[in-house]
Amino acid sequence: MKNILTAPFIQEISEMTANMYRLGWDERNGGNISWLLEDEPLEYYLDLDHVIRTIPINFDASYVAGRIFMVTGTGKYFKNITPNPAENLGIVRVAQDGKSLELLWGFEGNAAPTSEFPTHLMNHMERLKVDPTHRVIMHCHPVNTIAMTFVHSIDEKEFTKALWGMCTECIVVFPDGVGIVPWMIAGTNKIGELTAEKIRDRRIILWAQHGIFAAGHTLDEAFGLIETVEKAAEIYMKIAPLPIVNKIPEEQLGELARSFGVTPREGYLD
Ligand code: 2HA
Ligand code: ZN
Repeated sequence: MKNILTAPFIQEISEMTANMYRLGWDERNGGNISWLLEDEPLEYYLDLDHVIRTIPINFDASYVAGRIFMVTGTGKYFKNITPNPAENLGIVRVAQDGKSLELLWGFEGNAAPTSEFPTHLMNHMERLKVDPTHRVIMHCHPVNTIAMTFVHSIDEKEFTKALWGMCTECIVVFPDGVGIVPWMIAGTNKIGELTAEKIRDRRIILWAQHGIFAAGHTLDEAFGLIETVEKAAEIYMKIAPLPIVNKIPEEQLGELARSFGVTPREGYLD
């Protein structure tokens, strides 16, 4: 059996969370990631028949029964993952009845998955229905995106168009637009269900006055969606109080999308 601490997937999530921490998106225990480990050779690193303990979940995840996720721990800090992965991360398998998790590695010291894990699982389930190669759900607290939800209307179409208009990359990176869930208490099944409903046909959901939820095939892809939204929001927050004299014209956004072969969310461009 190989040492799991040398596994590329542990290295990758360690580097990713350290980077997100340095960007200021994951203060204290802010943010969480879960990653469906379907393409990694887990059997080289773990005895998949050895369940360390089971952890109950309070909704039915039987759609993903038997599937294995790497997930960040509740109350744990992203900055501590690199020095101590086994206390701050865990690898869990959804039990056959969909009502509990089987811990296969990590969460040392009786740790448990993020309080947002039910929301993550609901979102994985919805993405997998439309895209079987979906793998990652990432949540974090990027400053400018949160700030923008205080000063811009949270109408999804208006917000998406404001972001598209800030950087040439935006409509190409997220032609599907952003969904927005108004502020509500996080860590509940209700916010999970609302987010999951919206994530069916787009990959970025903003939680107003809280943060971002993104879905991707890889950690890099989910991260890339978030950093592109955050860059656009940063530009918006820098210029919002100023008189704007130049803009990316709306018809040019349509042309941009055509030249990159992406389809902007229907009805968003006039
Ligand atoms: O994990 O970010 O939304 C802490 C949070 C809760
Ligand atoms: Zn959060």
